[in-house]
Amino acid sequence: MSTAPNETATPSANTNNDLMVAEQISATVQEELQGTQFIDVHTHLFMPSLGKLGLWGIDELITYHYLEAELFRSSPIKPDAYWHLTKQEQADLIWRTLFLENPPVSEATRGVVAVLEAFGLETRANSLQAARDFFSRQELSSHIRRVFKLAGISEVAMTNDPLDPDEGPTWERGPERDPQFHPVLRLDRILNKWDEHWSVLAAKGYRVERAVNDASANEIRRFLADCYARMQPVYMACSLPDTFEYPEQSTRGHILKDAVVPACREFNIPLSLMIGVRYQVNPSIRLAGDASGKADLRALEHLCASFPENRFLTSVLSRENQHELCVYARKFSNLLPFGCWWFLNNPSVVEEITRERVEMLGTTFIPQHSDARILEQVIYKWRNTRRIMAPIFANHYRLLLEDGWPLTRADIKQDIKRMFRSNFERFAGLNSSHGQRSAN
Ligand code: FIX
Ligand code: ZN
Repeated sequence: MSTAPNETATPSANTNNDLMVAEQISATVQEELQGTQFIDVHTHLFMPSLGKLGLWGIDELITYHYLEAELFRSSPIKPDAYWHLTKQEQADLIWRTLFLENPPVSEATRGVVAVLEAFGLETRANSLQAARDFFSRQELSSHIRRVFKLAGISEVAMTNDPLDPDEGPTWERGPERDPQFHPVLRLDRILNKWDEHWSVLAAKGYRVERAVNDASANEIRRFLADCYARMQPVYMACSLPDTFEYPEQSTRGHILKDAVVPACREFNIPLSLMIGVRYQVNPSIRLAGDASGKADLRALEHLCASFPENRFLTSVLSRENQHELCVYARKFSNLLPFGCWWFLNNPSVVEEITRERVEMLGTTFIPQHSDARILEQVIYKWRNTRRIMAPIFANHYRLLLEDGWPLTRADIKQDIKRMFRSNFERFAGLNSSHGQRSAN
């Protein structure tokens, strides 16, 4: 906290148990947010032993699908022509269009500027060569540790798809584990695209059929058990469309009810549901082609009520669904809301969602996840989160103090640790610090 000459900085509370005064709250909240190592409960980052799946460096940062979506709004290039460029040519075009020809004011472009700044690199260079040279000199493992330190995170949850042709075989060979990267068993291909992928399971020796009957459901459970033994995932996960319903007379409804939900119960791990995607509304821009839609969250109500022994780690994509999610979380203790997902990860919306969650859920939710697809993104996504959340939390504590609560630093430290660490550790059955799965 910089102080101008002769201006006294508002001191934070000295010791944990000192009673606080209003003037101390902001600084104390900022210090506790800075001083707490967060767990990033949902990313698309990969441990080094998963090789090229892990994206990092300047060309990956610049060709992030959020920026590709913004490129097509500012550049005359058509998607087809863009996909014919090399990765470097794509990055050069995006840099020129979104950073040199136009000030990078959007959330995603500002993020790249913050990453360059964090490494002391020029943020408005005519060429990306100096940045390319910098990243090419980095040794991955030490770079990961440095990036996690800059981001203030101790560990991340990955997104691992055993049916991904590039990833699956690596897991079958038994990759070297990294305590800072928690595996997550991602099931979109099985739950959302069974017709396209059932034959992959059949080819692996599981007696499944396109038309899922009870025998197929049992074989899918056997597949999930084999994945669990191999990967030790901290949770299973799936993104779901805005049209998702439960119960549903469908292949997805059947697999969810008779394979996935029972498997999560058997292994005592949560099922993460990420609801509200309108997939590929514009396929020509690929990953950037998904949109969001308001979902009927009665599906979640039915799942939480029907399976009280299961735990549902849930994020919803539509702004309009946020209040309902809070209401359902007040009804079901086996429901843990997390993050301001994807198109919601913008300061104005994060503020609105987080204030409402504190008002309705206290600190019984996980405020944010990064959804980072490129390693260095965690630096700006978590800096932004701390920057947005500090005044929100400080305001709640100011109101609490005004209402007569003898607030201490220890209270604030405990709440922040709870929201950004122990809520997830408890829900996922992890013991703290690079949590190994605690014995059931
Ligand atoms: O389904 C998901 O995990 C989404 O987060 C991604 O598919 C999405 O493309 C993304 O990167 C969001 O930030
Ligand atoms: Zn994601």
